Amino acid sequence: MSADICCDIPNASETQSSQKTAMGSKFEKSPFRWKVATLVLFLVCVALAVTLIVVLCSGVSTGQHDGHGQPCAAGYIVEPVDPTRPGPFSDLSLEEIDSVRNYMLAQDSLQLTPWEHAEISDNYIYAIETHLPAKDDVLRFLDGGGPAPERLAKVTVYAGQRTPPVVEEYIVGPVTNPSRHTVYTLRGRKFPIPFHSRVPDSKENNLVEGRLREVSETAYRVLKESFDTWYHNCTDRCLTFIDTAPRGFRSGQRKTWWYAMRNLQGMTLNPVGFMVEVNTEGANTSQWRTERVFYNGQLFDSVHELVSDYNQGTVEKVTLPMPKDDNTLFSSFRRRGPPQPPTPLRAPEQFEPDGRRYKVRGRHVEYMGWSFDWRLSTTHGPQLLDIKMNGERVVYELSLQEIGAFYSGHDPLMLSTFFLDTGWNMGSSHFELVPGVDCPNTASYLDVLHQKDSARPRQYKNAVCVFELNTGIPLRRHYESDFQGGYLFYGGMVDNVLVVRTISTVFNYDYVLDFIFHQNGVLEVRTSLTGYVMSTFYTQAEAPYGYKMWQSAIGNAHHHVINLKVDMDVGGIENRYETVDFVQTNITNPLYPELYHIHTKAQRNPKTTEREAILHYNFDRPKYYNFYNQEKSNSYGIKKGYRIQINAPTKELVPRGWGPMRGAAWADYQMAVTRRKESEPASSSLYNQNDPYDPVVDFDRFLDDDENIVDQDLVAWVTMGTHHVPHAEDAPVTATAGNQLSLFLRPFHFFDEDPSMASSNGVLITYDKDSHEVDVDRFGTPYGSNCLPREAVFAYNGTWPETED
Ligand SMILES: *[C@@H]1O[C@H](CO)[C@@H](O)[C@H](O)[C@H]1NC(C)=O
Ligand SMILES: *[C@@H]1O[C@H](CO)[C@@H](O)[C@H](O)[C@H]1NC(C)=O
Ligand SMILES: *[C@@H]1O[C@H](CO)[C@@H](O)[C@H](O)[C@H]1NC(C)=O
Ligand SMILES: *[C@@H]1O[C@H](CO)[C@@H](O)[C@H](O)[C@H]1NC(C)=O
Ligand SMILES: [Cu+2]
Repeated sequence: MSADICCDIPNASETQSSQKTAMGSKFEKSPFRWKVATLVLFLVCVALAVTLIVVLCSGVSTGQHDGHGQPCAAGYIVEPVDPTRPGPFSDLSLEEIDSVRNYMLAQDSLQLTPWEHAEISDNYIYAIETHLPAKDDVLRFLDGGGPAPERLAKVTVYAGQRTPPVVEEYIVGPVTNPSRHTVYTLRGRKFPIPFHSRVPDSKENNLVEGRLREVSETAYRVLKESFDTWYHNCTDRCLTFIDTAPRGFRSGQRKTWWYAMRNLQGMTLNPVGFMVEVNTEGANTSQWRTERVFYNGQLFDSVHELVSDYNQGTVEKVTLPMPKDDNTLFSSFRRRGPPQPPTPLRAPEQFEPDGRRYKVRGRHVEYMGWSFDWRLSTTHGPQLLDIKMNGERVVYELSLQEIGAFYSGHDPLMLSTFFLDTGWNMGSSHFELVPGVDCPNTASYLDVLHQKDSARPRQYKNAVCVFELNTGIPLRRHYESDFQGGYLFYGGMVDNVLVVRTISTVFNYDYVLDFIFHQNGVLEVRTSLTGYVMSTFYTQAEAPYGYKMWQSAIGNAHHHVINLKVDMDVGGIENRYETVDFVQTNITNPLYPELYHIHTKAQRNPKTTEREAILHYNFDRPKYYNFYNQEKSNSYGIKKGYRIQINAPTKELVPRGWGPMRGAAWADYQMAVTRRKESEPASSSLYNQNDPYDPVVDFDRFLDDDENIVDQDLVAWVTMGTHHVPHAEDAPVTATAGNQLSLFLRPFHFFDEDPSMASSNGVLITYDKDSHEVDVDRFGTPYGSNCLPREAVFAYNGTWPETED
């Protein structure tokens, strides 16, 4: 079978790795050469057949399926998660979640009500997720042949029945058959967790919806006359309400501003300027109530006050007719304008002539010397663990911590918009990816489960994709001119990368989160921003904060900030951190002692304590940020290092002492370096959003002890960001182009040379100018392909249903 396939290839001579052709006479080959070529081909065929059999037997099918009309090979098989053989970082399986839930519900002392029967004033389980084992235990297992660490779960309980009501967190284990639970506390982390700081769940939001319906009924005439839309019984004339946070201006408050928008495609671009404050403090929901109301720039103590003032004619009215037809286009995804291309044509696509070249086994991925595990934390989102290059660990954990968006403005909405997206389900809002748009058609898709705010775990199909990408740019290349109209050689290699992608849709906004593995040991983390901007109703008072756009909205200035944890383990866990500073020096010119000469030195500055290591970016002092191992050197005697390069450093203009900034203390630093501690697992928490004034996790506490960081296990906390003043072209949504924030981990004397030199995808062309022979060496890799791309079957469901019992 394999021989057929291979001997079918009419121009298979090109599959020889190193073919010589006379320059300019590629097609004038002599009959003798053809005979030789045929013989060589035959031998190649036999070799390929043998290889194919060997390869097939080892579970890989990277055969040379290169014949006309044959589908391209599939390559490595994606092995699904085997729930009976979890790794140390694996997320909980359906069975494990069930056994943890059942165990917790059976504990009489906890007095838990099953979620489906629970009310706010009961104690019930909000979320269940993996609790990662201690790093020591994991490393003993991975590196020392120790036992597999016990798998644990973290269970979050909304305990509305306790006095006072609180949020409780428990560590439960072992997850297959739990026998114990302990209260989760960490030194330095606020305890107990105040009830007012919890993330609102569907139970709370359903009750609030009822209150908003009452408001709409009471203010029906105002809403109808002003906006021609309302909230209750609205059918085709609907307003919708969205909440914002923080929920108050002081610790302890839980007063949320809900703002009305037209229920059109792109609602956040269609605000009407009507807002309602809803107080949901405490667990006694009969005390929850609407408080103030904001209408056309005017504040009222209650909806009744608005209505009676309106009826008496003392309110400044606004009239905004319901937008129709073309007036609703701007915020929609419907095509408009002259079509491009004039005739609909398909765009270029990639295909894989030899199939998948990366291995996926459950949550473990391997690609061209790289290997790592990944998980999707229900709280924080994507995490990569145990990242190794050529068998050497470089990073123990690389994970998203928090995404902030800090808005400015004058109305209640904009005064209360200091978003910390962990508090908006950032971790669990990774929905099904659309093939061909969200990820290339060649991508492999992976499912995840989250148990949060529901009776049963929800399944998120195709929430993560993994793909190899030909980025279309050389990773490296050089043309060596002979300066006489010819050249000596050309060397090059295209930048093929492996991408792990997931997209977090936090209500209106979408964050494309990419981890990109380059073959030269560079690991890139890229966040691309897209989705709808938040806008607010335009009034004169909002003018200083942005531009008036669209119907009657203003896009207010805001700051996007993203925090990542990078647990560096460069050649071992004990690392040092230094900056390599570019320092101006003024020397006497050794060639002309009467002249002075100004240039730059590379000055190494080891950092010894956490506070000394804080990075406040200074344009006058360019630096490298290098993590290295004092005990390990490369062949040139230089300490093996990896450096962090932040391509999107950002300045937080809100001073750290002010209001909600304590809940986002990390945003004040472009980078901080701390000693790794099990008690400092994350720079933020589920609870920081709803009480940033006295947050459950205060990142500054990580730095306050100012510990020694020499030869310690080090964590870099990196902040990237961008300031955004929305513009007309942010409609319908912000585009990713120009809104990509990148962080790079780059080898710095970690290897002896560029590790991509091992790649058989390099090309070396040499030219003999006497014989005019061109030698193209592809190091054994066939050139080109005429197999058929594997059929792209488009499938999209888009739902994230609860799993069956
Ligand atoms: C809403 O519509 C339902 C069904 O038509 C009706 O029973 C109810 O009275 C209406 N409520 C209001 C407030 O108009
Ligand atoms: C809840 O609040 C209502 C209204 O203030 C009060 O009548 C009731 O006793 C409270 N319930 C509990 C359990 O405290
Ligand atoms: C460099 O050093 C020379 C000699 O000390 C001095 O005259 C000169 O001003 C210096 N230049 C700068 C730019 O520092
Ligand atoms: C989407 O998936 C769910 C769960 O598997 C299934 O019940 C539903 O029928 C699917 N919907 C469509 C439109 O295929
Ligand atoms: Cu923005």
